[in-house]
Amino acid sequence: MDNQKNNDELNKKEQQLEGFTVNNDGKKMTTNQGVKISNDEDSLKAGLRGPTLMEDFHFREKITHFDHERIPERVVHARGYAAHGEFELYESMTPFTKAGFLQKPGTKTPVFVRFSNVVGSLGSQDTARDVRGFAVKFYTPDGNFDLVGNNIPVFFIQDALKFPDLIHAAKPEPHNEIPQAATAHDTFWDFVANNQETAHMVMWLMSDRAIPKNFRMMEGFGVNTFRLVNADGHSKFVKFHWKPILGVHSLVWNEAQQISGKDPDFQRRDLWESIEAGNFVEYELGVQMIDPADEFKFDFDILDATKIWPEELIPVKKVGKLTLNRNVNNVFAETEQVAFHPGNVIPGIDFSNDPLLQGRLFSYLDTQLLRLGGPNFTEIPINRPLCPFHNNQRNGFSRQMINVGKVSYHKNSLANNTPSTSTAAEGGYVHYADKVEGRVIQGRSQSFNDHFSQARLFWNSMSPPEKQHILDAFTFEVGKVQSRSVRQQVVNMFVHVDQALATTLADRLGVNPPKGMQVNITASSPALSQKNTTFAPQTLKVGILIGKNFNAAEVNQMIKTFKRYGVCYKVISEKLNPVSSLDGAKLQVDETFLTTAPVLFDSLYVVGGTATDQAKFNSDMTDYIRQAYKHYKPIGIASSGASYFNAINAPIGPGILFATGNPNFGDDFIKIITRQRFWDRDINI
Ligand code: HDE
Repeated sequence: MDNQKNNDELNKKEQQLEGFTVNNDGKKMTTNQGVKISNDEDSLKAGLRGPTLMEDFHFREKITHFDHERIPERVVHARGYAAHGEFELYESMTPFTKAGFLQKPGTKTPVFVRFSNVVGSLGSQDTARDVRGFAVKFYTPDGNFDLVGNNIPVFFIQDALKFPDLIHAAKPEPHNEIPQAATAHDTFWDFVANNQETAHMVMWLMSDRAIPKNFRMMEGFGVNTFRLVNADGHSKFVKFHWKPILGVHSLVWNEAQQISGKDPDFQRRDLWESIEAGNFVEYELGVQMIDPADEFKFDFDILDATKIWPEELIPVKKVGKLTLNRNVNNVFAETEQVAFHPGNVIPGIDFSNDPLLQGRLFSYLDTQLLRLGGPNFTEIPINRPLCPFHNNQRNGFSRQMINVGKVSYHKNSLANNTPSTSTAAEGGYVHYADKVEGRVIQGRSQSFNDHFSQARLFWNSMSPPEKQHILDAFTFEVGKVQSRSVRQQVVNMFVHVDQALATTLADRLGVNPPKGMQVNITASSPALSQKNTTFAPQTLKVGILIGKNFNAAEVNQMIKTFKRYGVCYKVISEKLNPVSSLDGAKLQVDETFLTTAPVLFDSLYVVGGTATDQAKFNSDMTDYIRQAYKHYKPIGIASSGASYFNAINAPIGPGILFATGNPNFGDDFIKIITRQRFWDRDINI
């Protein structure tokens, strides 16, 4: 019975959306007034070569609608991609919150999740160095709850008042609208150096976290401090986490830049194709909780969004699983029109006084009024709650609902004082009775003043390759800053994080060595390093480089092993015709050397063979292998493939595996694929 109820709940959003879907298949074309159209090729003219006539209502309606097809893109997080799914609770959260969907283990809640980049425009490339948005809408029976998070657990600034300044500095510079989707320019780094609360977040931004491999392999964080409130009115401060089942994995910067050209849709394509292939996307929801009695027990302020709560101090309790299992039907209707708002909470979830969160509570609704054209955007199918909703709000642009009756006010007697309010016991939202006292003041608590300790904690927690990537990212980003003064200021700022980092940077950036001192923090948080994440072979992508006359038994065996481990593969050759093996077996080709690129794969399986243009084939093969080698990727070499690897003149370093003489080649290859990168490889070839 319960299962049935659960499934009904899950199907509801799909059904609700279905109620609004339109399928043109097999239908007659009409105007929006329903008039059948006889000609959709030629406008109505006075004579075959004459002017078009105003009375051509079909022409005017069609063009007018087209002229109005665009809505403003989001002022931040414009580029995004989304999917539907469900959230299933592992264990009851009743002791901590009365939120309905967190009570009974096994409860499933429909969700819609939109991932995004922050800085770039709607049409910018996916793999920019940037923060990723991770916004989740839970359609619960008690109303919509939005967890509007990022893939980095801290933020640049402490007070929302500074958000427009941050974004103005990060967006393309206003005089020439350059550069697109990049922070590697003067105004961003000028902002950083002159607003030093950015230090911690900038360390994350320069790290591999800002170039995630895909949306499926990144963490999500609510960032701001919220409250959980239970039925007795007791509360805990809470931070929300999403932990990807496949671990946290990133691109290499040079690779990310190449992907920008080869496939600007790399991350949205990955999400779309994974779900289409049935490789559903999974994350666990975690919570960190702090008792109000412990609010002041830490050496950071728990309301400061530039600080993490180290997981080693405050463990992450895993409470449920999110699974994305259905792509959208229409990106505009769903992904573009969805409106997330951190203020969309339900009974059992409340706010803290985090000044960044407080400002967000104003901003989202405000921006949506403009972007979605007025106050009725909650009626757009993707934004509608699944539970009933009734109130006296009326009218406005594009109102869909037809409210009946003459009473649209509260309190009333003509409608029996309905719709009526609910007590807390009846499920009414009652705000947490937080105690507030103080003078009206524009200022910041002193407990927000330490900008460098956690920036150094992050640095201390990185493995040597991760540190190297951070240094290289700083070198790239600040190296593009034209103003020598700004470059100097940045170096002078980051000396407080690490002296060696800043000194090397100064040398690379042509500025004076910094004079200051690093903060005295020796602690580290192992949870912050991607070295300690989960490594799994599932869904990693192998490119099989192959020509005619391959050894079918060997290749088929390998393909079987890929399938057994859930490794995805594409067959790449010179043409899209199937390739045939020595004994005449055919293998379907998915891509040519031209239509794909080595940067789009996690690993290569080098088989080789013969081709129509052997010289070009050989050269394409070596180009692919050289690039994969330089991006530290695992390369498996079939018995026929050794000569191609030898042609790149590289040492047979870690992560290079030959089939010849290795009876365990298949399983060994899976092992190196699972590891994904071999950082100790010498790539200077
Ligand atoms: Fe947002 N943010 N934000 N933000 N944010 C928006 O709302 C804002 C912040 C985040 O996929 C906007 O509907 C302020 C932190 C995501 O549709 C806007 C401040 C975090 C998304 C806005 C912040 C986020 C947004 C633009 C500083 C991580 C995309 C369009 C106080 C916890 C949601 C919109 C989607 C979008 C304001 C800081 C996450 C302008 C004022 C911190 C994932 O309202």
